[in-house]
Amino acid sequence: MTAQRTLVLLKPDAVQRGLRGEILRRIEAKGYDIIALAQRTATAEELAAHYAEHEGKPFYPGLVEYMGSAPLVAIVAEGVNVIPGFRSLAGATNPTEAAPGTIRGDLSCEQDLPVIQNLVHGSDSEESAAREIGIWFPELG
Ligand code: DAT
Ligand code: MG
Repeated sequence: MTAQRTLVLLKPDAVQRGLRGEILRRIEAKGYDIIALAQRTATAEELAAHYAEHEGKPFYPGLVEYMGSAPLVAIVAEGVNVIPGFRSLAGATNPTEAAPGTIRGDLSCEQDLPVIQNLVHGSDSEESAAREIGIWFPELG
């Protein structure tokens, strides 16, 4: 098995709630290395590229509005099988269904909003990771 890289986003709700340290702690405690990290407010272009697969879905307008509403933290994490490994740490998309022990299961709950706010993003495949790292950290491409 070889090391992988994945793109993690600490979404605006994670930053606003002061959970950057707690989430970074979980990534590092698991044994993954953080090789790039930048906080900024995402541009419309970055979000359109990042969430291209969801364009046209009912929650898409709310998703890009939320993701661009305040600063987020983009991270590249590295480790053996970090792509599925971080998805396991994050938990299910819906915080109600996310298991206790996961980031979403422990630290977020469902809201009465058109878009689910669930603290973190993690790439879902090697292809997605390469594409997403190219969007947020073109210098690593
Ligand atoms: P994930 O972030 O677990 O990979 P996804 O890629 O399917 O999930 O969706 C991207 C984000 O969009 C997700 O983190 C929260 C939001 N979202 C997904 N499905 C949704 C839905 N049915 N209603 C509202 N928001 C949704
Ligand atoms: Mg996804």
